Amino acid sequence: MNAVSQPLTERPAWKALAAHYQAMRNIHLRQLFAGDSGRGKRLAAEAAGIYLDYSKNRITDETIQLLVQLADECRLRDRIDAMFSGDKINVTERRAVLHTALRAPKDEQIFADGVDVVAEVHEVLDRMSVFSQQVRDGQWLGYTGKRIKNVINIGLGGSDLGPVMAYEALHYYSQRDMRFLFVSNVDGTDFVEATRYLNPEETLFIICSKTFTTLETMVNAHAARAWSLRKLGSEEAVSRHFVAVSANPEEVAKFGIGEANQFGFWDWVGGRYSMDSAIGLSTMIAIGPENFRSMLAGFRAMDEHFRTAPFERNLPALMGLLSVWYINFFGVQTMAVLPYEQYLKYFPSYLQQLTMESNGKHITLDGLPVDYHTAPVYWGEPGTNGQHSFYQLLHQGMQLIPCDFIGFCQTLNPVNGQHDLLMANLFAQTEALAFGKTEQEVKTEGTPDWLAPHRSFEGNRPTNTLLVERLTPQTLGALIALYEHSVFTQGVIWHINSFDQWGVELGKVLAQRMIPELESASEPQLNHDSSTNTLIRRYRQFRA
Ligand code: G6Q
Repeated sequence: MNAVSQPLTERPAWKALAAHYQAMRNIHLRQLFAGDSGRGKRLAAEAAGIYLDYSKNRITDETIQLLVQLADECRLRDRIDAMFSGDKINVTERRAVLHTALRAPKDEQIFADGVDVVAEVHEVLDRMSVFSQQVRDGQWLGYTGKRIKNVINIGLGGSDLGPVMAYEALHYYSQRDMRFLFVSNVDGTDFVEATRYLNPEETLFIICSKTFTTLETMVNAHAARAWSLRKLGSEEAVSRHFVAVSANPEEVAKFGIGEANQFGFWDWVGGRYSMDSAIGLSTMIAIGPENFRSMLAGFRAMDEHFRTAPFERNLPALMGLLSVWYINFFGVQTMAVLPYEQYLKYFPSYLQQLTMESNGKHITLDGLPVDYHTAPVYWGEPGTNGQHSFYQLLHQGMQLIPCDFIGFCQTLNPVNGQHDLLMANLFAQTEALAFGKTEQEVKTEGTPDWLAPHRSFEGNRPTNTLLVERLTPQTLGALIALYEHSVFTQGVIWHINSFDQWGVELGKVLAQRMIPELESASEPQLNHDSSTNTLIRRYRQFRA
């Protein structure tokens, strides 16, 4: 990066938004809806099977116009083109960012360092399809000739959160006579509990690690090997019970997994953007190659929309810009994502990594500290459970927390009209958050004066509603791509690198230093601060 860009807060659109915020901050959604009967229909956009109603946001047409102007001033369109065409936009790691190539059609060509990556992507996809089908059909047998009934994905962070989320999200479509488990934590309990009732003869491990050096994953992979071989007896069994997904074939070979059992991916796929690469092997075995490919088609449909639609009608751009509006002008610090769909129970934790690891940064692409807020804390729970726990704070707490509500018109599991109950709750919550209930209304209903303040709701709490026809592999793909690109949009506005994660390094280095201090038989010389020294000594004293 040569020239230092104009600071964000000095851009004309930013200044105009700051002034516009002063005009907007005391305007209630009640007023905005009362004066505009077409608002609910007009402030909506649709793409790739996802309908976004953003009318219950504290915005006017002018807000959108200014946000789009900000996107233009920050050259969002050029940045999108740079990402899609393989420029090395991950500047701190000098890498291209091409997760969109993972779902590109076979006949497309995208080059990274002079190599057509699409051809490589499809080669791996084809190999994954063959392998997945063999496991699903029972042609791929364990070392003792038994059918594989259990698949355990061992990975961490981006090599875990995507696979777990996708498996749960698409459980309806999964092969039901197989069991899928996910081990990530270096806490031995994770591995022990996952394998407790399993027979190694029927168990396949997928070791997922881009680097194949991640401590936690390697420790669990070795535990898995020992667990398998204890029962299976011979090293030869490894080739029937272990496959690896990695961008580091040399390390995989050292572990003892041969080339035939390796599925590759590339340095231009970031961990948290990798669930549709070979990292999704467990997903493909669970739902089958055809469903996996329709998931990719969903991603692709949203990619195309993001790449080509004007920002005024562009779902990821709109959602990203609305986040900027709240974070930078309303001072919002947390945002909630609330799927009214049990299968999406891990979607919030998946999004936590996607949003916070991508944009939880304070240094710009020019190497300067920012003077504005970046990623908020993301959190959430599936509805309606959250309603009976933290929604109190959403409705009457002191913080403004914009929420994304996600719902589906058709349920996959119709039970006595329960789906209508679920969706009534979703719609009711967005209505209550937006419009609230005044003290006067509460009193008119007969509430005594002293109780009325407790029972009234100020409202004016913004929400997006994402309404999708049905949860399918395709719509899930589109939904994930929507958030990926919304995160990208925010990163472009904030002028940060959404694709590195230096903030996770320090803790790793310190832990490495501490391991011998915890392990050593003799009392170690400790040179930490007095708190850390005391904690280590106490741990050593009591661990026996
Ligand atoms: C994601 C991060 C991080 C990564 C894990 C696992 O974007 O890079 O979460 O996925 O640290 O790394 P490996 O796949 O290399 O084991």
